[in-house]
Parts: sequence; structure tokens; C-alpha cells
Amino acid sequence: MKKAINILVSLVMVAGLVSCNNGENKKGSKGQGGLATNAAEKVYVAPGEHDEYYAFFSGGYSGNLTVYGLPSGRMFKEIPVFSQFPTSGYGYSEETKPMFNTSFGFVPWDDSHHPDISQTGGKLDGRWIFINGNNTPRIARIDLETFETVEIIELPNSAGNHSSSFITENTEYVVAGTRFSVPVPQRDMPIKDYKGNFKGALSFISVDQETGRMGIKFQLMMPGFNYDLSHPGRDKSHGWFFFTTYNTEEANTLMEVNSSQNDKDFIAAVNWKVIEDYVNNGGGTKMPANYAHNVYDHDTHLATSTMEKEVLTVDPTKVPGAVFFLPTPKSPHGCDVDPTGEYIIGNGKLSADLTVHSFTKMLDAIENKKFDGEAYGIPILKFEDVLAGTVKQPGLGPLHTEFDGKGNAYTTFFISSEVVKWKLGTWEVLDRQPVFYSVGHGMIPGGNSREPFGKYFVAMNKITKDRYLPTGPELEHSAQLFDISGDKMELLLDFPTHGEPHYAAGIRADILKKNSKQFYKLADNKNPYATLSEADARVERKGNEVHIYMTTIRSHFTPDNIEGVKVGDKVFFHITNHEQDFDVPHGFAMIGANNAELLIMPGQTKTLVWEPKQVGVWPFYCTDFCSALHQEMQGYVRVSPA
Ligand code: CUK
Ligand code: CUA
Repeated sequence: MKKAINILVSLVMVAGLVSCNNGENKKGSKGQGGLATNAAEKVYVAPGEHDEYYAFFSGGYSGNLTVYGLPSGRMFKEIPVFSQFPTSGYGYSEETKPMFNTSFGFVPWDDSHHPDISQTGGKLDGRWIFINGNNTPRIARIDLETFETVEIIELPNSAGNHSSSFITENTEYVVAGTRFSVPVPQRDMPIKDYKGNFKGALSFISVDQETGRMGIKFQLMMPGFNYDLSHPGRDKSHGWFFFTTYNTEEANTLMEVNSSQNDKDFIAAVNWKVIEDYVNNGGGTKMPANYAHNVYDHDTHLATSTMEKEVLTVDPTKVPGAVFFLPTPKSPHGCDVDPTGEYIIGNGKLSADLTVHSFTKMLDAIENKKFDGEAYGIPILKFEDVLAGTVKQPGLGPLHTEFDGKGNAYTTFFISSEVVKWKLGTWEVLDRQPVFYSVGHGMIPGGNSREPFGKYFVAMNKITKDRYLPTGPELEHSAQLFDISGDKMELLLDFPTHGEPHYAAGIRADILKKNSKQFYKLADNKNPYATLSEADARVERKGNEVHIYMTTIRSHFTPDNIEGVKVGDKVFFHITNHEQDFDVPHGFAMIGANNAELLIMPGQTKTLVWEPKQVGVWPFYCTDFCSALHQEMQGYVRVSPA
């Protein structure tokens, strides 16, 4: 995309149209657009007071999810998802390591782009948040009672899991689309034979409404395009899912303009209800597949990993009425559906205009079979028959659109570095504000639901440059908060974000606060290595394994003097935190343990492995300042010769 955008940039520069903000505007009041005069007041959350919204920012190449408050822009937590996290020992403790099992082995890193919060009846319900792993295709589910990653499912037949993870109106499905088409099944073949031979898998992952447990219901095996982004239909278009595509030319190298030869790519409209009926009646083909499904259990505090062996695939040409292509100019990126479900916006990043399709017109065209040919057996609708309207030359490089629930849309423009507010139905531009600099996604809390909260807009900017005190060549990305409650957008606040947030999901805080968990009940701890009473703390040897069943409570470890360990042993510290109070973790660090510490929450058991290499008497200690006697929380392990 970069190349293609560069080409567009040079084109428009030649035409003398562009004024790129990057690095040009110096900090200060000039060029800041509509900075609210009472901005400080509007973002001020007094000490001890709570923010009005939670905002969950994807971590991009950090692989995680960060939790912020709005309007303050304060960061509350980093939730580790696809990456090991030394702060808590996630992915280092024996209990959490299985979360990173994949068909490629242990993969403790990913690139996470799009979080989406579960819904009921088209409204955010705050049960779970889902997020995609792009690189090694996976979807994670985070429990919003504990803010912990509780499930990761790998996606077979996929590569670059980008148009993910978006949720249908009742969380029936979390949907994931492959960015890269690949040979299915994977095999050794010439890359130049891509065209016509690669497939693009769109995965519909069902979600158990009680447990949240995910399972791949079916994979729709689409032509070998790139599936960039997706969005569910909502309200009247509930039952449909829309995917933007690029490289419909199926070029195997995108270095040239190859993939942008076609004047229009497609939005693929998928009627998942029709396909659901088809597979419920025995349709589809079971195909061998190898993918990991990892689940973290709150009672055992233990993750388990299973390798799944097959997946149900569906050939779209075998299911009448399942898939249609809507021509959309020009290499569309974001695919956004408004809260009424009528308008489908294709953010054609190389187009001067913004294309909006009509769901009603699409249904009419389908009913009257007004097709304009087909691609690989999938009917193509006529552009004019499905077009609702066009926003004329709103900006350069449109990427994503959000909605305020009051009939307005907010589109981000990467190249012209601005957010443009426009009216659904009349397509007139109402307002524009510069952003600093080069915005990717925007986010309005609830913007992905039937009822957006419509008060704030957050711009997630790709380039930071001079916005903060310099920190060397590498800068954190920067978000900007706008008040959108009035006619004009007002800039309120800049705040740094962690990793590279692509998208974010926001929700009113009171919806989540109600069910946030404070601690685990020790009596409910079913971890096989839990020590529920201090009297049961002990050391057990099994061959060259030494299992230390340890307890911790302010302010001691039991046992704290351990002998009988030899060089070459594998030592397991199984530590159970006996505290039964909010916010009293204990940490555990062992000298020379080459991985991480443990952070054990009240009522939890966590296990760290240590392989001593040297004879001696070696200390361990608590890493979390837990009481006035925190420095007294320590102990020794005596290591004797093998
Ligand atoms: S993408 Cu990053 S700016 Cu992965 Cu949603 Cu558009
Ligand atoms: Cu326990 Cu410090």
C-alpha cells in the first residue's frame, strides 16, 4: 500500500493539490484547527475520580492491548495477548505458556490490529473483547471481568489475518479474513502461478454465549484476492458481512502498480445466514487442517492447548445467494457500515472520492439479478446499481470511517492528515480538522454498534515527530482526542499510545465496572499444583525434577529455606498467593532464572521453572512492594553438586 500511496502522492503533488502536514506544522497554536478554549476542563478528571469511558487500543507490533481512560488519556493497563510479558510472567509461567502454541510451534509474539467488544442486540455488552493476531493467524478473546486473555484460536488456511476480528450483532460470530491468499492446502508451487490457484479464506468463528468458547464454524474459500478489512451488517443488514478487497488482479508481486491496474476492486458481501443454513444442513467439505486452540481456565489458572485436525470449508459458488461483489474504487482499505446498517463505506485509498454503497439497493439488484458478469462464479453487481452516493473529494488517502449515531460519519485521511466529518445521505462535508500526523484509524466509543456514544473521537496517528519531548529516533505513536458533541470537532488532548495502535474499541465505563473482578477465591483454586494451606507447603523430588509447593502471604514465603536441590535439576516453584483482598499481588524472582518473574494475584497459583547451573546458596524475593515488610519477603535455595 505504501508504494501505491507514494504513487498517488506524487501524482497529486504534480497536480499541485496536496499540502501534507507531516513535520511541517510546528507545535503551537497555529495550524491546530479547532482547539477547544476550555479543552483542559473537558479532559480533566480530578484525582480519585474515574473516567467516563474505557478505550482499548490494539498494540500493533507489541502484540498486546492497552487500556486507557477517556477523556483523560490515562493508561491503566497493558493486557498481554499475543506476546510474552515479563511484567506479569504471562507466557513465561508454566500456566500461561500453552497460550502460544501454534501449528508453527511456540510463537510468543504477534501483530495485533483490531479489537472489537462483544454485543447483544447490536449494543456493546462488555462481556469480552476480541483481537486478531496478524502474523501467525490467530484470534484472541479477553475476558472483561478479569482483563485477562482467556482463549487463542489459530486459523488454518490463512496468512496475514488482517480483516479481523469483527463481531456480529449478538456475538454469534467473530469474523476473520485473510489478507494474503495462499495455496490451500499449502504446497510447494511456483509463486508466479498465484493467479487462479491461491485462495482467500474468510473464517466464521462461532462463540458460545455461555462460556465465550470459540470454534471455527466454517471457512469460506474465496478467490485469491487480498481481503483487507471487514465489517458486519447491523440492524437491517444483520446477517451479512462485508469485506474490502485489493489486488483483484491477483498479481504475485505488488512492487509495481500491478495491483492497482483495476479501476475498481470489490467489496465482497457475504450472506452468512444463508451459509450457516447450508452448513447446518450438512453442506461444506471437511478438510484436514492443523491448528492450535488454547484456552485459559479461571478455576485452574491453567492454559491448555489442543491441536485441531480438520476444518469445514465452503465453496461460495455452491451456495446460491451467499456472496456478491460490489465494485468499489480504488484499492479500498476500511470497510465500514453505519449504525442503521444501510450504508457500506469503501474507503478507496487511491480514490479522490469516497464511495458509499446502499444495502437496500444491493438487495434490489440481487433480487432482480442485475449482474454485470462474474468473477470465479461469484456475481458482480453493477456499480451504479448499488451506489448510494459519493462524498466528492473530501481529502486524500481515506482509510477508515466511524459514526456518531446522529447521522454523521468521520473519515480519516492519511495523506492529507485530517479527519473529515460528513453527512450520511446528503454526502456533504460538514467539518474538517487537521491531525498531527497522518492518521490511521479513528474511534468513537460504541462506533461499531447500533448505538454509538457519539461524544468523543480519537484519532490514532501514525507519525508523532515533534508532538512530545524528543526520545531519540523512536517515538511512541500519538492519539488525539476530539470533542464531537457540537457541530464542529474540537481538539482536546494529545496522548502517547503504546506499540502501534491500529484500531481501538471504546465503551462506557459503567457497563464494565459493574462486573470487574477484584480477586480470585482461594477456596475455588483448582490448580493441580495449588497449596491451599500453609501447612501443606513442601518440597518434592521426582527424578531430576524438584517441585516446590510454596505459599505466599504478607510478609513471607513458605518454605523460605530450601535444600536438596542439585545442579542439573529442573526446579518448579508452584506459588499460591493466599491473600484475599483487592490489589495485593506478590511477585517472585529467582536469581539467574533466565525468563521472567511471576506476578501472582490473590487466590492464584503460578509456576516458574529454574534450572540451576552453579553450586551455592541462591536467594529469591518478592518483586511487588506489598507491605511494610516487603523487603523481608525473601528466601534461599541451596544448590549442591550433581
Ligand atoms: S489497519 Cu492499520 S491503519 Cu491494520 Cu485497520 Cu488501517
Ligand atoms: Cu510480597 Cu512484596
